Amino acid sequence: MNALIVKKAIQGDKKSIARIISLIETQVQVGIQTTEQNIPVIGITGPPGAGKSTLVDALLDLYVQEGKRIAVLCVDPSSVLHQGAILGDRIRMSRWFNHEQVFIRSLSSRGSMGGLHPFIAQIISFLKSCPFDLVLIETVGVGQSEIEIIRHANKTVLVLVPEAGDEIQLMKSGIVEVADIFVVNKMDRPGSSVFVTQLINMLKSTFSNKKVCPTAASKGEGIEALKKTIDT
Ligand SMILES: Nc1nc2c(ncn2[C@@H]2O[C@H](COP(=O)(O)OP(=O)(O)O)[C@@H](O)[C@H]2O)c(=O)[nH]1
Ligand SMILES: [Mg+2]
Repeated sequence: MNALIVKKAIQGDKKSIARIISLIETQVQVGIQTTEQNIPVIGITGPPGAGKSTLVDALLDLYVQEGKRIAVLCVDPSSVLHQGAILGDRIRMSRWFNHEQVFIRSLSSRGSMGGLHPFIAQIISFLKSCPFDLVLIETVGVGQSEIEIIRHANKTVLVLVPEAGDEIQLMKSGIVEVADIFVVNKMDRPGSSVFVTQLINMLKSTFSNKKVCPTAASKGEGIEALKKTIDT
């Protein structure tokens, strides 16, 4: 039975893809024999409320217009504290749930034993065997577990908001090394340009290859430039 589901999944049947992910998640040996394609995996991480889901939503718009097929994994911490955020994501992403070019799936970042979800790598690998042009992974936070998830990505976008003091914590967290693109979202907020300048200066000395993209995701500003940066 699994063989048939796998066959349908790699042909792009979303119900079968969801089914396989559930099997992997519940540690069922699926025995998947698939071939991973060279599909770009983009990680989008940052603190809760920074605007990751709003950005993903805006990016999906652009990629869908291009005719791309996109898989989105939302990796949420199991913590009850974040359930409001997950619900918010559902509402924001709702227009994509039934879109034929988009597959969206939420995952817990924790396995049943409380450790880091052990099957994320397997799930990403499986998605790369399905007919997608791009895999987007949204993860909450800038902690160690998120960094681990992000290591599976080809490119990582760190979403920040213009609030002073964040930079120092960032430097400590280790995410600066892992991130390729720094988004400063909520550019409509006061002080945002100063923050961008500070960030560029901070990165210039040690990480000159990192890109900074200012956006106002809820207004659709800076999204095209961000997409271009992601695609190149
Ligand atoms: N002012 C402002 N608010 C934004 C912007 N982008 C997102 N938001 C709001 O910030 C809140 C959190 O956004 P969300 O995408 O759920 O953040 P996430 O937790 O990082 O996924 C929501 O109320 C959004 O409408 C922006 O560019 N400017
Ligand atoms: Mg979100």
